[in-house]
Formats: sequence, C-alpha cells, structure tokens
Amino acid sequence: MGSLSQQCGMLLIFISIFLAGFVSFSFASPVIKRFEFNCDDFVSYKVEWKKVRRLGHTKQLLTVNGQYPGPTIAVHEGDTVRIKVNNCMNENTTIHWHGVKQLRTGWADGPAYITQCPIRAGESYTYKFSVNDQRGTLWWHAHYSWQRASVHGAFIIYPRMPYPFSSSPIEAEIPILFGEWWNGDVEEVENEMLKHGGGPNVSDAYTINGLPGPLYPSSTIDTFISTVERGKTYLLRVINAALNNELFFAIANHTLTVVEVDAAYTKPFNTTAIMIAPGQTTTLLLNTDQVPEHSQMFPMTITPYVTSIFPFNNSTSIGFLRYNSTKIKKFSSKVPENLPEMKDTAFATAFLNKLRSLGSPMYPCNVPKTVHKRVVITISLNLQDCPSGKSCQGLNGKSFFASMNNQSFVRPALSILESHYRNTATKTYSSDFPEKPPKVYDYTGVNPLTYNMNAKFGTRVLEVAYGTDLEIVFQGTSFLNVENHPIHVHGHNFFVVGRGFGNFNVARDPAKYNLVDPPERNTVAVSTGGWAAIRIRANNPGAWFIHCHLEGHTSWGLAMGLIVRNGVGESKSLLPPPKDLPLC
Ligand SMILES: *[C@@H]1O[C@H](CO)[C@@H](O)[C@H](O)[C@H]1NC(C)=O
Ligand SMILES: *[C@@H]1O[C@H](CO)[C@@H](O)[C@H](O)[C@H]1NC(C)=O
Ligand SMILES: *[C@@H]1O[C@H](CO)[C@@H](O)[C@H](O)[C@H]1NC(C)=O
Ligand SMILES: *[C@@H]1O[C@H](CO)[C@@H](O)[C@H](O)[C@H]1NC(C)=O
Ligand SMILES: *[C@@H]1O[C@H](CO)[C@@H](O)[C@H](O)[C@H]1NC(C)=O
Ligand SMILES: *[C@@H]1O[C@H](CO)[C@@H](O)[C@H](O)[C@H]1NC(C)=O
Ligand SMILES: *[C@@H]1O[C@H](CO)[C@@H](O)[C@H](O)[C@H]1NC(C)=O
Ligand SMILES: *[C@@H]1O[C@H](CO)[C@@H](O)[C@H](O)[C@H]1NC(C)=O
Ligand SMILES: [Cu+2]
Repeated sequence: MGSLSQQCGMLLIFISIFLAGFVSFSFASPVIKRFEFNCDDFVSYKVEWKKVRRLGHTKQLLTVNGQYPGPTIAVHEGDTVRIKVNNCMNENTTIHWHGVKQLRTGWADGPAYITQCPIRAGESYTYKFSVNDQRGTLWWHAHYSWQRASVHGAFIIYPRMPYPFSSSPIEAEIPILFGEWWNGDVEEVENEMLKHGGGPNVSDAYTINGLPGPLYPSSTIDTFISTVERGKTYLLRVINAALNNELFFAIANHTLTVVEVDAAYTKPFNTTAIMIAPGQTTTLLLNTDQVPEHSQMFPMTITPYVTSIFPFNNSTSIGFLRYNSTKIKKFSSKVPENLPEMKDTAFATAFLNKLRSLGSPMYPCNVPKTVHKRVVITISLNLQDCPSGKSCQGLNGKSFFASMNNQSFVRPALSILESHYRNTATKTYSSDFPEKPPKVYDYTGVNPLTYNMNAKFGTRVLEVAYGTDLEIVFQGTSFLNVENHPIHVHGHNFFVVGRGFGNFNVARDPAKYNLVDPPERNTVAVSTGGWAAIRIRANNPGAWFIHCHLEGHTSWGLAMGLIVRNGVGESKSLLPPPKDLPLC
C-alpha cells in the first residue's frame, strides 16, 4: 500500500467525497447500484495517470480511479456535498460540477480563473455546496485546459419525491457518457492550436462510456454492451462529454422517451433519436419491447451532428443493447436506420422544438414573464491578423479566434470572483461588456470574408443587480461560417423562450416567445445561422462563466463573465471564500 507521498510521486490526484445528510453513492458500471451511507461515511476517489489502450494505441490518460469515464457521484436533492481534491499531479487542475446551481457558493463552481485559481501540484481544495431545487442527470468535469476530455463522470441528483413520469417501475439505470478519444496528447492539441493559430486536430474516435466500438480499428473488444431484460423500463442517463462535437444518438428498433434535460423535468415525448450538444444531459426512458431476431444485439449509435466547415471525424461509434435472452453476442456493424444523417439540421431543430418544461403544480415553470434588461450578443469565429514576423496557420495566413459581441475573452491572472469579492483596487476584469453588438450588419447573411474579421481582446463582464430578470439573445453569425454553438451558463438555469434562423428581430420575435412552458436548461444549442433567446432570473450572487461548450471555441475566446451583485441581506449575498481557496 503506497503512502500518500509515494502516490504523489506517482502523479495522482485524490478526490475524496463525503456528504452530509441522506446520501447514496453509485459507481460507474453499465447498470448502477445504489448504496446508502451514513453522514460520516467517506469515499475516496483518486485521479491518476493511467495507461489506457484504444484503437491500438496506448497512452497515458488522466483518469479517476483508473476509470475512463470516471465514477458516478450520486446525491439526493437537498444534500450538502463536500469533495476534497488533492492534486498530486505535476499540473494544475480544477473540477466543475456542471449544471449544479451553486447558490451563494460560487467558490465551489470550478472554472479556472473565473471562480478560483487552479489547484496546483501538491495542493488540495474542498468543494462545498448544497444541491437544491434540481433533480436528474448532470455531470462533473475538469475545468482546466482540455483535461475534461478524460476527467469527467456522471453527477446524479435523486429526487425526494417519486418520478413524475412512467407508471412502470424502473428496472435499472444505465449511465451513457459520450466522449472523444485522441491518440495524441489532448492538452497538446490545445497548445498546438493556440500556438499556430490553426484549427485543432480532430479526434480519432467517438466513444460510448469510453469505448469506440467495432467500426474502429482494433476496437472490437472495446465495445459497450448493456444487458437488459425484455419487457422492462430502463432509465438512460445520457451525457455529452465530447469536446468539440454535437451528436445524434439512437438505438436500433427502440423508441426513446425524453423525460428530463439538464436536471429539469420535461413533458415526456417519444422520439426515434436525440441531438445532444457538449455540456447537455438528457434522461430517457427505454422500454425493452422488442423481440431480438437471430441472437442479434441492437446497436446503439452516435454520430456527429455537423454544421461547421472545420474538419471533423465523420465516423460512427456503436455500442449494443443485449437482451439477456440472447445467448450469443453477435455484432452487427450496421448503423440503424433511425440515426439521422450527419448534417440533418431539420431533425435537430424539430427535436429541440419538442422540448417543454413539465410545468406541473409540483414542478412549476418559473419563467420570468417580463424582463428588466435585454442583451443581444453575437457569437462569432474570427480571423485575427497575424502578428508581424509570425506565421499563422488559420485561413489566409491569419489566426483563428472567437468572440461574443466582438470581445474575445482573455482569462485573467487572478480569479474574477476573488477580484470582485475583495473589491481589489485594480480589478482583473472590466464591467463594460457591450449589451448589444458593436456593429449592426446582416449577421447571418453576408459574405463574411469581405469584412474585417478581427476581434477585440479583454476580460469584460456583464454586471447586473441581484434579482434582475435578464434576457439574453445569442445571435449566431456567418463570420467564417454559420455553426451551431452550445452556450453554457454557470450558476443559473435559464429558460429557452425563443429560437429561430436568420437575424433576431426585436419587433417581431418576442411576440412569439413561449412564456408558458419553455424548457429549462444550463446549455442551449444556438441554431446554425440562427439565434436563441434565454431568460435568467439573476438571483445567484457571484461571478459566472458563460461560454461555448465546444472546447476549441472557448480556447479561442467565445466566452464572457456575468457578475450578479449581492442583494440586501445575508441570504442574498455571496458566502465568504473558504479558507483553503487556491490562490494565484
Ligand atoms: C496533430 O496532427 C498533426 C498532423 O497529423 C501531427 O503531426 C501532430 O502530432 C498532432 N498533434 C497532436 C498533439 O497529436
Ligand atoms: C477519424 O477516425 C479514424 C478512425 O480512428 C481515423 O483513422 C481518421 O484519421 C479520423 N479522421 C480524421 C479526419 O482525422
Ligand atoms: C411512447 O411510446 C410508448 C410505446 O412505445 C407508449 O406506451 C407511450 O405512451 C408513449 N409516450 C408518449 C409520451 O407519447
Ligand atoms: C429492426 O429494424 C430493422 C430496420 O428497420 C429491421 O430490418 C429489423 O428486422 C428490425 N429488427 C427487429 C428485431 O425487429
Ligand atoms: C468519411 O470521410 C471519408 C474520407 O473523406 C469518406 O471516404 C467517407 O465516405 C466518409 N464517410 C461518411 C459516412 O460520410
Ligand atoms: C433474464 O434476467 C432475468 C432477471 O435476472 C431472469 O429472471 C431471466 O430468467 C433471464 N432470462 C434469460 C433468458 O436468461
Ligand atoms: C471588432 O473589433 C475590432 C478591433 O477593435 C475591429 O477592428 C472590428 O471592426 C470589430 N468588428 C465588429 C464586427 O464589431
Ligand atoms: C498553475 O497555476 C498557477 C496559478 O495561477 C500559475 O501561476 C502557474 O503558471 C500554472 N502552471 C502552469 C503549468 O500553467
Ligand atoms: Cu461555439
């Protein structure tokens, strides 16, 4: 048994998790089991470098407990969670609890240089927060560099009340995490793209629970198989942990019932397939109502939903649903007919338009009916002039960047939250993020290459008073190309009240908003060449990151900060920083 110091020498991080209150833990295996612990029980997870082999390539991968994906963390609504992360690696890290609202506990949110400085090699930090007023499937992931490629896992919030859907009992839960695998070093992929100004290397495979499946070279044994029983109902907890790709998902011959997205219940609806963007999560019901023919297993597949002109990997990952009556495991490498084509924007749009908040008496849809402020934000990729004497590998000898309202976000040296809280004389940010696009033009219509495509660099945030009912319209642009961007908001859920193609029209579009049962989410996939309007009740004091969840775009600056000032009274104020908060 190695001592802690030996293990540190072996480059490990430990994550220990203990929870106060009524608690359950689950571990990442195809069908999860729940265990009940008393409040003093303690589970220790370690994140370690591990040799992992996929596609015939062996490499060192950052994993948690040697598992890729990492273990599932499961709590109940109302639990207080304490998670200690000891960094025994030789690199910085942070962990983000994606979609957890973090009411007043921004210090535990995790994005590096936004709410904390990194946990340095040899140091530790305990994330403390409560999980209230949300239930369902979320996830956790590293929020430093591109570490989240392999450092991620499910974060499940069990409800206190019975599920509002399905009268049939749930036979079992099946966590399904989608990811991307690079044969090379993922952090190096980011370093290279930033250094040379070009696009990132595309991944070598898509994965289902870390496994590429039989359509990839040397991967037949690396195939996810979930064994089920006929005539039962299963709960699929689907998470898109891919770095740079939106995905379609379908299971051959089976209908999926959507019941929840981003830990908020929806009105249930049936679908043959789903579209899921990086950062999004979806809970599905699956009825095993088929009769397998000739010992065949049913392929479950993912393929990218492609809207970009950038290179992508056009491959498909397959796992299988195996009825336990099937004795022989026979692989079919046929992609099911219900999987949409890679460029099927019509399917993606129709699917997103079906999402509605449950809006029941127990789970009302609290969308703000009116707003105090409307902010319109263009999302663009940019081509920055190459500094003289340097050669850049983006288009036309320039460098790729990205921006919101033409501001390309630069991470500060000291966390924004700390600078805001301590009210330092020299702030690491400025509160002058533009509330409308600095230039009016035909955002989605023009030939953008005739325009000056430079952005402005800085650390600009939008600052609002506590309790502001805020509307943000994200306007896609045709700079470089139109593309679907999944915009993630930290610290708050929001309601997607409207969406459309082309340019947002303030005179016409708000009249068509859904203010009755719009879906509640933490990540909105803004249509390619279109816009999405979200409403946020800004009632969580702190500094919050808003960014594209396509990792390459965030690296290029498609991000901004949102500061919500304290309200009056302690219950409307940010808590003081924990004593062990990592400093810069
Ligand atoms: C990216 O791809 C290029 C060209 O295939 C290759 O030379 C380079 O090593 C790759 N980088 C990483 C980090 O894998
Ligand atoms: C896509 O994945 C395949 C299989 O791993 C790989 O051989 C190929 O290079 C990838 N495609 C691109 C465009 O990189
Ligand atoms: C979904 O389809 C199943 C049959 O596969 C049916 O029993 C169920 O009522 C449908 N649910 C909805 C919400 O349409
Ligand atoms: C599944 O669907 C395919 C294509 O629609 C069909 O050929 C096949 O017979 C179906 N399999 C079963 C077991 O129903
Ligand atoms: C994927 O790309 C390769 C090379 O560009 C091409 O040969 C192949 O047909 C494509 N496959 C699909 C499914 O589009
Ligand atoms: C499938 O699993 C169930 C529950 O364990 C069991 O009762 C049933 O006999 C199994 N069926 C087969 C064909 O193995
Ligand atoms: C963005 O900012 C750059 C640098 O200030 C400027 O040259 C460019 O015209 C701006 N573009 C837009 C669309 O606002
Ligand atoms: C790790 O974070 C600290 C604090 O911000 C910073 O000074 C240091 O340069 C970082 N280390 C690396 C390798 O980036
Ligand atoms: Cu993006």
